[in-house]
Amino acid sequence: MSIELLLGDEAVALGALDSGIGGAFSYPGTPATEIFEFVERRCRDGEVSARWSANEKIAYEEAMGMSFAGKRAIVSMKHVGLNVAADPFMSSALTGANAGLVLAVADDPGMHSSQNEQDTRFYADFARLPLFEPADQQEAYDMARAAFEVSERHGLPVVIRLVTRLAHSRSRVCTRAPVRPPRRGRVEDWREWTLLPTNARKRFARLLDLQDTLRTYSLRSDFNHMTLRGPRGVILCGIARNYFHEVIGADTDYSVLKLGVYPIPAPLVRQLVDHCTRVTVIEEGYPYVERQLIGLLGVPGKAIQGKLDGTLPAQGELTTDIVRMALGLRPTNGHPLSSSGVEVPARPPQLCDGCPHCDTYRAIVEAAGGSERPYLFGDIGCYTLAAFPPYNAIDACVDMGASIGMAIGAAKAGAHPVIATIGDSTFIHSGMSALIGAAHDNVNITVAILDNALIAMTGGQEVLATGDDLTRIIRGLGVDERHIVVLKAVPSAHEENVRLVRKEIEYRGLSVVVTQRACIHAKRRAVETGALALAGVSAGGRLPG
Ligand SMILES: Cc1ncc(C[n+]2csc(CCOP(=O)(O)OP(=O)(O)O)c2C)c(N)n1
Ligand code: SF4
Repeated sequence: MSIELLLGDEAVALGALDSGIGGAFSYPGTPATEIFEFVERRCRDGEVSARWSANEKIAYEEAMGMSFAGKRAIVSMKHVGLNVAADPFMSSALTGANAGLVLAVADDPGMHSSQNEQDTRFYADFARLPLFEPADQQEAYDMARAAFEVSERHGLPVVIRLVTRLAHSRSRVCTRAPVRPPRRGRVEDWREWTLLPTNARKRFARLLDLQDTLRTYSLRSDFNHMTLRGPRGVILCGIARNYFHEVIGADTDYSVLKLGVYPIPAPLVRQLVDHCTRVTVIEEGYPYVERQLIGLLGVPGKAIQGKLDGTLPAQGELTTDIVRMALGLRPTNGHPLSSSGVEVPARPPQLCDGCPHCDTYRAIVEAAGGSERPYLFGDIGCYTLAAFPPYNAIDACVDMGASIGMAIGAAKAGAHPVIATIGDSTFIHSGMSALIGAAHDNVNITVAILDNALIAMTGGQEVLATGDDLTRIIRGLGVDERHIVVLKAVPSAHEENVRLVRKEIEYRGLSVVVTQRACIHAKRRAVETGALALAGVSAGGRLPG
């Protein structure tokens, strides 16, 4: 046993490493990024395969392939990443897992760094798969270990759900001796993982048959426990336990049901509700447990409180004050920064000084400035900040890769000029397939791909194609060679860039403008990570740094 000081993300990663994984698969996204990065850091010897995938769907499929072939695998992503991976995820509940297959998802209540709030517990329920929800870093480690065992015992993928506050805070974690499970054989029976309807029906029946076993597991699991005391009860899901303890302390008259494993252990919930007159459900995210507890008809004679009746807010993260008020206590109003005497000026988010995206958007805005108001479809990355002044260069930004698809739709509605701007990684993640359609129909749009040689927004991870590799891909997708224009995103090229972009906007068909210059942090990042692609950039290679 050893003791480490770990982020919640890192605790999951170490739990996976100590479970003897053969590989970690992921696409970066806050607050889940550090799960993969921890594995990558600890496994430079190559014993565990760890490379960023092009997107979350592919990461999930790669992990499934490893499980199929007989090695344990972890796949991690942020909550919206599971929307991208939802197709293989849902079907994997039918194929099941061969070697342990664990999906770690970090939800972002409060949207610190995300385009929406969503609660992964609904996804696990939707797929009818077991889910672990740690309350602290120790449980994150222990649950990762348990998740691999459960996955292999029941032949199913298992989900671990983290939330931002847990993923990104540190605490002591006691680790246990690592295991090196013997490699399992591959999946032998082709019918198990070949989801033709005739096979899929049998696999779905198997999944349904397993539900009772999963419920028994969660009922007996030490990660769910109950203490019956006074008539006021609380159900504490995952990290909610910490807020409750901070507000009330461990020495309490409340009856407490702490939940960490799902499916919801209904007999424990029933016991608590029978014992109490009032039950407050405290959960981060959606009112998942509360909604199931109340059902359509409510619980006669009992007061059930939570997000549905407004005792807790439906939106945002829990705080100790929110929990205090839910329990009828006065808020403490935290510790306002101003009480320290330090004035902290408001700082709206902005692109770094010297960022290549500034040069790109200056050129686009000037080139598009004419009599007709342009339709500007943006995408997700550092460059989304061009929505703010002085650029005001984004009219819509919805989900990763949406810019090109939305531009196509607008052009087909007769809009002109239509410009999609998309980062290099976002293009590879989910912009490429849309561009194939645009090229096929020669749709009247201009697509600007911002090649800054890394995934800047999430901390500078390696992008799978940059420079000449990226332009080769664009050609390969069928874009007319004469309308692929490569520009240097530097101030000295501004006039020339405006002229070239304007020419492509005026062209009535598909054109792709690739703007190249590495993020100004690329060199530092390359030194830190030893990333090969970036080392090429910093050495004055494929892109001007
Ligand atoms: C489905 C999904 N996965 C991951 C993320 C997290 N994320 C936001 S932007 C981004 C990539 C940005 O990289 P790039 O397009 O190269 O732009 P840059 O930040 O480098 O300018 C990622 C991974 C997300 N928002 N949605
Ligand atoms: S991190 Fe890089 S890409 Fe992002 S704003 Fe700063 S310079 Fe631009």
